[in-house]
Amino acid sequence: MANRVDHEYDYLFKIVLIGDSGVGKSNILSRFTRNEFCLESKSTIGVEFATRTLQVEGKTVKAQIWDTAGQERYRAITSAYYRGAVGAFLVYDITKRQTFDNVLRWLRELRDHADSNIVIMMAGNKSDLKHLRAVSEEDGHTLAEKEALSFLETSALEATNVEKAFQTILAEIYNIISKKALAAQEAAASNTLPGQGTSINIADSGNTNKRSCCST
Ligand SMILES: Nc1nc2c(ncn2[C@@H]2O[C@H](COP(=O)(O)OP(=O)(O)OP(=O)(O)O)[C@@H](O)[C@H]2O)c(=O)[nH]1
Ligand SMILES: [Mg+2]
Repeated sequence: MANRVDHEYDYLFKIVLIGDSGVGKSNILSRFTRNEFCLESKSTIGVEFATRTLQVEGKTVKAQIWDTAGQERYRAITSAYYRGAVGAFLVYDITKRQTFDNVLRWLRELRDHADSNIVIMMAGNKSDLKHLRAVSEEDGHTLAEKEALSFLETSALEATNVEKAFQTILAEIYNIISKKALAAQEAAASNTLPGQGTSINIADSGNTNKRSCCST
């Protein structure tokens, strides 16, 4: 258990928001962290992040969520953005087919820059705009299955599934981290040779008082 005098959370998870410009990344972030929505939000310039602390599988988890522009020319330095991220929230707009077709590009970018074990949640946002739908929910499910991603349709405007999407990705991250911690403990226990230390990667194992999975 973390020492709650020193730290108010058991785990810190960095999650990055990605996806084309205008799909609603910044509004998903403001809905999740401040319960706010802005109909006329401007394109993000550079990088912003916001945090929210919540309970996940009985643990106190601080989610640190990073947001940048979908548009290339406004983007922050890619490697710094992805560094230390344990989760990615990949957003498309259900009313714009192109943003869905570009999901494969974003997955490639993740493959190139992020940790190979990063947990990915794909979100088809703006589910409130049913009359303008250009991507069926089934297409979303099919792609998610093919690429082994979690998937939900969300609406930042109506606050539909935003909470659930973050809970799902955070629980998935927590389950992976705690399994790794257990495996590291078992490896340490079976290492009985005298004088032979076991080195545990903090980022992987979560086996310290403060399990930080974010490199800020
Ligand atoms: N109807 C509807 N509109 C939304 C929703 N989410 C975002 N929007 C609108 O879509 C527009 C773009 O939203 P942003 O959150 O700024 O998009 P972004 O992905 O952060 O864009 P960049 O910062 O340029 O990459 C804004 O006008 C929002 O009000 C939603 O769930 N439903
Ligand atoms: Mg934005």
